[in-house]
Amino acid sequence: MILTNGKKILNLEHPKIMGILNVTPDSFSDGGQYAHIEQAVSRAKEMIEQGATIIDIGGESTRPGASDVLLNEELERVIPVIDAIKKELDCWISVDTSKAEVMTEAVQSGADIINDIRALREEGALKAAVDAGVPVCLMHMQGQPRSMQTAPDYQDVVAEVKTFLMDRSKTCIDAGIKAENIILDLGFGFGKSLQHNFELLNATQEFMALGFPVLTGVSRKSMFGQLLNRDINGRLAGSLAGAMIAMQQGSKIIRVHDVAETVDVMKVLKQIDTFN
Ligand code: YH5
Repeated sequence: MILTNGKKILNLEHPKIMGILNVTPDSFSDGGQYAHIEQAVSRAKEMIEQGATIIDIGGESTRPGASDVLLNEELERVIPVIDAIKKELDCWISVDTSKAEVMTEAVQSGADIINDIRALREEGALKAAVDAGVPVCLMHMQGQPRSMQTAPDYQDVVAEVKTFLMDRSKTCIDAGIKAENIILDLGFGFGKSLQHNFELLNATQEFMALGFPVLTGVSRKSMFGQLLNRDINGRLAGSLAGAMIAMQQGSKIIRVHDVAETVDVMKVLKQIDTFN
């Protein structure tokens, strides 16, 4: 499997690490706009040095209970950081957004991938992604960030997430997105109980069998907090175990905060692959 944006090729024979770069106001010390950009670029540089292939830049806080971000605010957070990273570093850039305008401007600024937790369902997003012509990541979510963790409910979580993602892929392909440019994400923590999350994680192989690369985002999520009774700072080992399960089941992109540690896991698994 490969991804291409027309200029570059990303070979997904072995999994790749996507480093998370938050550019929400709470993720920066207070020092004005320029300091924010400098901080973001230096964090991106660090993650690339640690072995990240993709940097995922997001300006909307989508943690459970988070409130909506205005368009101009999101543009002002995200676009200057993409411009700066594009100028100073050599990596794939993905933009974590649901807003059509942010997608369009981000790709104009050099973003290589559109990563949308709402799977291009917001107004204008599908058209913006078609016109942008870059790979897109479609994620499953039940409900909306503000309320999604209140009462997650499924008859069969694996079947329902699969149906949703197949539906959205078809809509995207019919609208003009190339099938080779579609990435699927099971949406860990987005309207799912502990049980739902682990059932989905264990079905990664089944989702890979749909024929699209799977992106897995479990890093530091509350599924480990709940299981292990740990706050956000105590979830590294759980997250690495989760990443390992995903990679063993064939997931192609692992979205993480802790790049260096996850790259170690990836290298161990790659070594094992050489015997198979
Ligand atoms: C994702 O899964 N997630 S933003 C809560 C946490 C830790 C992390 C309570 N964007 C995903 O990272 N894009 C986000 O602990 C995403 N897949 C894709 N494709 C939320 C996040 C987080 C939330």
